Amino acid sequence: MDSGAIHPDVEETCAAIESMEIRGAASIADAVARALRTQAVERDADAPAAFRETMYEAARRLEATRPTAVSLPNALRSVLSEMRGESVGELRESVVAGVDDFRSRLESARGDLGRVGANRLADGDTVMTHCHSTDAMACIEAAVDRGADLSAVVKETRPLKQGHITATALADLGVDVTLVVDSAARQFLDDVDHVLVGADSVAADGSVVNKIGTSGLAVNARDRDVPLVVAAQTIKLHPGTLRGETVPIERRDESEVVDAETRAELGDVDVANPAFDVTPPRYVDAVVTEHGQFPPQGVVGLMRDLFGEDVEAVWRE
Ligand code: RI2
Repeated sequence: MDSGAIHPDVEETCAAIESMEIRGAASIADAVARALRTQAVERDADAPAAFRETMYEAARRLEATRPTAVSLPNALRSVLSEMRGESVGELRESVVAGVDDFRSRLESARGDLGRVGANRLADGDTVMTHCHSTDAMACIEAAVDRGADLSAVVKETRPLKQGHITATALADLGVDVTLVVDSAARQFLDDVDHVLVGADSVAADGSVVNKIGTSGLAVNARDRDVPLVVAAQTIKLHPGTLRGETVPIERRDESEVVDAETRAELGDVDVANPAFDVTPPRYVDAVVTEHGQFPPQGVVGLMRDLFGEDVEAVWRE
């Protein structure tokens, strides 16, 4: 153990989140909680105030990695609000306990959410997915566990094609999978019973911030009378939106959209790469959480119950 600023393992976690080696709102939350644990265990301090500061510094670095998934600051808040004690040892122990508690709640929330979402999925149904969401997967896994025979139309999800992760995971579950390019989605909607997506943030008005392309899919689904279900553990609820904050939309590097050779051939054009978009609540049929299923209009009440006024980010300067 030594004293100093951010532990190298925490920096490694940050780099993995930035490069999206670690991705997905829940996985990011889990990773930052583990990083706080490492920081607490591996970094020493000669006084409680200095220990708190080293934890806050790590939290600020972790928070700066990706801006859109509110599960990240929610994880930091959940752990750091439990940091208490009169000595460095007590503070350290409280962080470790806070992380362990947070991670076990994350795990059980996923199972509880899956059991709720599975109630929507009947034997023989076809589900359309976008990107890769562990919360959406939990619903399908639970339905399959109950014996439902499901099919899936999986959108590849440009630019990083996380739909491929979903396709393989669903096929491994025994789901009959058809992978399609994003622009083919509308053509397949007539054969689909549910559109099931995850979320990076859910705002107080029930708007859903999720992988780019979700909002267009939602409009098409409504046009075809296919319900849009959002699987989102409550760590995806954005408490700042209760106070009028908006959710920042991450814009990622153009190299994810075009390779260097193509970039050169394109000449003088701008390449934009927004990673997320906002689906207005009127296109959302249900938000499935570990506490049950809610209409988008019900999110604000759930948010007040869970967060109240307790949305302080103690680690920020
Ligand atoms: P889970 C992902 O973002 C996708 O937008 C996905 O729907 C969302 O996180 C939620 O993922 P990214 O990190 O928490 O791939 O449900 O940019 O796994």
